[in-house]
Amino acid sequence: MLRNTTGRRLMTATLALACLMAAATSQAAVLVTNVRVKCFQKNEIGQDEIFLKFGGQRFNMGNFSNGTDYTSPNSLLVNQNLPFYQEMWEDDGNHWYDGDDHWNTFDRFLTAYGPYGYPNIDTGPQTHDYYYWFTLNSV
Ligand SMILES: [Ca+2]
Ligand SMILES: [Ca+2]
Ligand SMILES: [Ca+2]
Repeated sequence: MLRNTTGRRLMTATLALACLMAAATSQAAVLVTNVRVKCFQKNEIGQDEIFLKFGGQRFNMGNFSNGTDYTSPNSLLVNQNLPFYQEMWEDDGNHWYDGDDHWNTFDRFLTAYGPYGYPNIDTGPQTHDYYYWFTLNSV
């Protein structure tokens, strides 16, 4: 019986600790600002519909043609702490017959706050030439 009670107390303490850790994690966030995309060569016959992902959260940048250089007035609150992955995508409506195009040559793993800038160039079937920037801020 004593062993059972001790076990129950230990379980309760473990659960309480898990809840505290979950609460601490849910408060973690990173603010993404100064998101800018420049198109040197688009991929599609029409315009490219570009979006970025930060920690899996989507940030729409709109339509791009050759020469389009757009800085978003919006920011994104990512509901997790660094480090997380950052990706670049081209939207195709994400149909089963034509999914959105994942354009990163690799998923960039972000570990620090501050400004970033990356080229995104492909000479294969998804031929395009872009550069993009963003800033990660602690909140
Ligand atoms: Ca496409
Ligand atoms: Ca598209
Ligand atoms: Ca596609």
